[in-house]
Amino acid sequence: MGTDCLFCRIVAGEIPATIVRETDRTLAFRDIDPKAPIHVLVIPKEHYADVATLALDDQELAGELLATAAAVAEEEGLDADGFRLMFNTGAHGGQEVFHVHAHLLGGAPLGPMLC
Ligand code: IU
Repeated sequence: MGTDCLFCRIVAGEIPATIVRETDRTLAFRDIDPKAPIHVLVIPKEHYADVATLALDDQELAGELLATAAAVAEEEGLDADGFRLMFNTGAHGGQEVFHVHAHLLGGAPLGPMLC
């Protein structure tokens, strides 16, 4: 996708981000506007617009994305008390950046599902 996509530019190192974990095919970095004490975004380095597109096209990469999120959750100490992992998808899902990203949220009780 390249220069039009903000998260592709983070992958390319063109825009700074606070990276917390990197694998061959995924990247995890802190959300610039955290909605919880810990808020990390987990993305595939390869561009997919949303989680549905990714899951249908590359199940192995989708699995690696979840594994990276789980590893970050453990590293951030969220595994004991739990966390929320979510994908906003499309306009009705509130997605604003169209490079698939999992929101990993935790560090405090989050209450019922966000709307
Ligand atoms: P959404 O699911 O597409 O709504 O989430 C996009 C997220 O990307 C949102 O939480 C923003 O705070 C976050 N973000 C970021 O971390 N860095 C940026 O430069 C921009 C957005 I623009």
